[in-house]
Amino acid sequence: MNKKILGILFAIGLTLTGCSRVTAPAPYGPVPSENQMNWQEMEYYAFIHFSINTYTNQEWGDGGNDPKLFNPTELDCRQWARICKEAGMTGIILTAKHHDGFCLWPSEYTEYSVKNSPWRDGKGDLVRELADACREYGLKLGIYLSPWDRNHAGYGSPEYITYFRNQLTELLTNYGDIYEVWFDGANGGSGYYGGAWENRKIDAKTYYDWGNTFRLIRELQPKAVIWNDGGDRGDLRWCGNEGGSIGETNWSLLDAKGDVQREWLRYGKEDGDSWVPGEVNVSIRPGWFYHEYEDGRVKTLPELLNIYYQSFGRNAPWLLNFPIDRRGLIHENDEKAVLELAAAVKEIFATDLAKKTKLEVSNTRGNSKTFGASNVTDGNKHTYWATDDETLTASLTMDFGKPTVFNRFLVQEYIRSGQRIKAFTVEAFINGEWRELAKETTIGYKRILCFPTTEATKIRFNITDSKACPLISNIGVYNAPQVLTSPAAVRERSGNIVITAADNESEIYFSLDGSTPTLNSTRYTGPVVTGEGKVDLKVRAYDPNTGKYSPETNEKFDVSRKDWKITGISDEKVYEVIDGNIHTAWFNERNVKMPIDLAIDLGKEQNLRGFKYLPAQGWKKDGMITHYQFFISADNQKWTLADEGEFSNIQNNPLWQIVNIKPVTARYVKLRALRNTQNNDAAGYAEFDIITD
Ligand code: FUL
Repeated sequence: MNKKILGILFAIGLTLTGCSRVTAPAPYGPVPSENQMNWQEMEYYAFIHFSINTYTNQEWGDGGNDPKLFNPTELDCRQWARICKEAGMTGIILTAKHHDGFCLWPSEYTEYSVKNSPWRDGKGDLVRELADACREYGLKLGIYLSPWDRNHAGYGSPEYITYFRNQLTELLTNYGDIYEVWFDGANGGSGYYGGAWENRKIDAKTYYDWGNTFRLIRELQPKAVIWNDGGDRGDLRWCGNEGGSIGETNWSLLDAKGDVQREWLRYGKEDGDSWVPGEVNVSIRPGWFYHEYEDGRVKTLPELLNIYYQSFGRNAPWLLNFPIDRRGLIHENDEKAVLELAAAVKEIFATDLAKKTKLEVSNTRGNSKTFGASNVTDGNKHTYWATDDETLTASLTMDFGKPTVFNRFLVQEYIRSGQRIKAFTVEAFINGEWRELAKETTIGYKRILCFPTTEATKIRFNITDSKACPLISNIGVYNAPQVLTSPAAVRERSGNIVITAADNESEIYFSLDGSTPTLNSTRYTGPVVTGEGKVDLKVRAYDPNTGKYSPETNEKFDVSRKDWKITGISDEKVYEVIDGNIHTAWFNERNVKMPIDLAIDLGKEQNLRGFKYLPAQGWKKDGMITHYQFFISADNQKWTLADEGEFSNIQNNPLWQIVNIKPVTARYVKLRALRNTQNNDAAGYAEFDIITD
């Protein structure tokens, strides 16, 4: 048979079997590497922060603490792994070494490690124990190795880079496969440094010589992805905050060279020349390390669900931190919270309403089944609906066949061939007409939209702008049960308590005696008048339609600030510092230079146990005090230094800074700002408070 006849027979065969020679769309722009793809599909994994800080109640140790302080009595990495597995996580990243330089494995290059701690009589290796536990539970292991090391004498000189690489080599050779290597960019300057106790600034752009370190990683762990905060392009990028969200517009792209603008961390760069996807890192408590006073501050279900939607619901895997407690365990409150989240997520995504719909699309590539609409509901991540190359807009209608109730829309692009979609809408067919539910920008690996519960017979997904023909691999429609958000409460300067619920429909019940509020407690109708003393407020929202309560808000307010006077500052707006509203802030007058004082007359003597400072919230991050002194006085004339120190990690995690001091009695207090994060003369305060007996 000659070739021509063969060709004709082949063509007839194709026609009869319904196949055609429609080619797959060519990749467009940068695409993920196999490592990045594997990582993206991990979606949700744990961070573990554990070090000497756990025992000194710090967020950043200065490197000078005794290694003997590290003494977990019930350390059990299998407990960590079990919880992570049950929570639906796929891996664990461990702070093998945080900024204090203390190593959780017996590194042969330093004495500042577990080998000089009482834990397991100095014979323990925490990285080994975690690697074994991860293997047992089918989790991947990642490593956080802080480049900034406040213990090492050679930090700042080339000698330290060799030390750093030696440690990296130990970690990447002795513990099996490592899936992610995490290099935090923090560098606060001052530290112990082998006893030198000085300020050491390095040029982060040149000092670490990342190019060669990255080469070493590729050699030792070719399947690992490298995270960094954007300065030197690794495989992944930081999302630009530690609050638990990435941009709704989120391109997995950045430029390989040049400086990274902060907003690109959040949104990616639409025309970036490299694939550098974002990761959302956040702690389950306010701090990264364990502090007993945060046992009641574990994120609630509504807060965790929000982060869920604002991380991998916005095209970014979620790295959720557990601060290991002093026993060496994930605290039971954290376990409860993360398992509650897992159960809620399971419930939300249990029934995919898209599965039984009739699909109709405006355009299919070459009219071929291979790229047809059914690919979006076939559960196969390798198949996708595609349009012809020249078609950059398209729509897909899902017909439920009957009125159906839903409030979540999930959509995934086939990113192996690039991230393409720039704009899309979702509409619902209600009473014979189309109504827009959402108007959005990017999709990427996965996008989940939340909208008010809607009843409709059809749902329509419209791609309104795309860089190249869109490729959609999956669509899901769900009806999430309602979860009530905990109310927020503030104590105003007057001493009154004001409570607000997240919605208008729910009722608010509260207690002041430590009991859990129920329908039998007092219903909130307006500001609660309280006296001068401390207040322990518990409050819950209640939905009369479902009979469900929100998680509990527990606020412990110290003495009322009614009679406080801020002395020596004529600007009346300074009282925003003690107005109870964390969203208002006061900044020092421009002519005042560091050191900057905030002095307060407490109206009467108080038994002081410490103080609290909250920097201005908001995006500008101005005036965040990093180094302080705290003075007390009986007469506003003669001041005594009661404490001094640093507010660690305040820039990335601008929380209440809680400082305990040796008990003293005083009527006047003064917070002196010595330095801020930007090395200028701005001091900003959202709130200041004292801690009393
Ligand atoms: C930050 C560090 O300074 C914190 O201590 C924490 O490790 C967090 C994940 O990264 O920038």
